[in-house]
Amino acid sequence: MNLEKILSDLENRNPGQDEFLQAVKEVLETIEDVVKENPKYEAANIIERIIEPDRIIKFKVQWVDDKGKVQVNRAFRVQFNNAIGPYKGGCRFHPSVTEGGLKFLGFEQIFKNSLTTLPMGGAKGGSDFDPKGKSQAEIMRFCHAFMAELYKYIGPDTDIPAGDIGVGGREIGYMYGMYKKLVGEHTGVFTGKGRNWGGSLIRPEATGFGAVFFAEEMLKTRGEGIAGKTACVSGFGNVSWGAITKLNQLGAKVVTISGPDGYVYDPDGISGEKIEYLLELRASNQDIVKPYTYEFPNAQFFEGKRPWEVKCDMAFPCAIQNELNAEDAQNLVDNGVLAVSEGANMPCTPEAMNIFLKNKILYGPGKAANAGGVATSGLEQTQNAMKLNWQKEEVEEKLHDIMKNIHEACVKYGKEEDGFVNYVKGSNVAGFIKVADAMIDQGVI
Ligand code: NDP
Ligand code: 2IT
Repeated sequence: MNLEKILSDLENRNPGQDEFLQAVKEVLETIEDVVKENPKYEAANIIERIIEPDRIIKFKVQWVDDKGKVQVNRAFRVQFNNAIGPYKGGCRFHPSVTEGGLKFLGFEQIFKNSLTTLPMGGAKGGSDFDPKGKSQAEIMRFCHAFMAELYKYIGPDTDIPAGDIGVGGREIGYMYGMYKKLVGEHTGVFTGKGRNWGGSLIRPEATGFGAVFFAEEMLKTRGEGIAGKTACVSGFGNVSWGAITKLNQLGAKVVTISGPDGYVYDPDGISGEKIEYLLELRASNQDIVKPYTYEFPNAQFFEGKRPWEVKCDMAFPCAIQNELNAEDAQNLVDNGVLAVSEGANMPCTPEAMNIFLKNKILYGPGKAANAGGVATSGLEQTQNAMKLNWQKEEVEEKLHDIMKNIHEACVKYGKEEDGFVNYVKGSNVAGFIKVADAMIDQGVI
């Protein structure tokens, strides 16, 4: 395949969609050898087909704020690829949401979902609506208006949305409620539903738990474990909370959390009542990081900085794309980091990623390390289809096994001659082969 030409054509066809181009470039560079060795992929023109979404639904959301003013937002659903199962992926509500950003996330989701071993295609959706500072009633009206349009394009066997940045249990409840009313069915069209009405008992914490399980598997390859290690985590959203909870359970000490305005360093560790306090702040829809230092004065807030300057054994970027750059990566390496496990999607820039690989750091890219969230969504769908509820322990055991299997697949396809495992290559190749083969089996459709 002519990688240079494919990438320059992609750039011309998708001007200004830098994150999408970044995600595609990373995947194509690592699967180049597999495509060369298997002429069937070129014969079926798989590469050009896999980088073009099946369709993008783009719509207007109108809603009335608490002052009676009519607000307008843009919303999208990118249905990228359904070769191995119905479209599946989260919805993001954040002012930075654009069509290109959701294309990057939808593209990543294809390979991530493939890695889970469950039958799920790739999709992503969302809106430039900013939930910050909005009242509960405003969030409800927005979610209802969003679903009043999207419901036409989704269904339990067609496309199953879930949460992402700015979309948690509350938003899913409102969206699901409107879907149910319009369609007249109580089917499992969303995952991340309330625990008392069809949701998996550990879906909220699953992504963070999975990222820690993945780190544990990586560390095992070097005879190391989680207990006694220090971790830097970024963000304090759904994924960070899950990661921090599991890290504490396994005996690690978490010393940072962050927000868009800076990070908190707590040398005593973030655990127990501190986590509860953070959850209370979060539920109030306000900035949470700085107020933490008022309550726990041993902690310090570093305005405008990122947590990666703090010495740690493990780093868990769990906030947003491109939140860890080359300088941050070099800081982590210089400070002796052993493992980096991405809870967020594409949080490391390509330059940061190359620094980790060059220094042979255990580096778990998001599409492998954070796949536990969507995997547990898959388990939630299974429970809904069977009309059964599984216990917490049972779901966590299944999630743990899935993360181990994903790690094994990465080792299978990513182990280099000197024994170093390139998890970027491993995850991309493993994810790609399954989807590409399914596309060939199904013909040109
Ligand atoms: P949440 O909305 O729950 O949390 C996002 C967190 O990131 C918040 O603490 C937010 O702070 C913080 N944040 C936002 N922008 C920045 C920034 N520029 N710098 C530092 N912190 C920032 O989202 P999730 O936890 O669900 O998602 C986090 C990441 O994980 C995303 O990349 C998402 O795509 C990925 N992911 C999520 C999954 C899920 O199941 N939810 C599954 C797999 C991946 P504040 O609230 O103060 O703005
Ligand atoms: O990025 C992701 O994997 C998610 N936001 C979760 C998707 C899902 O369908 O559970």
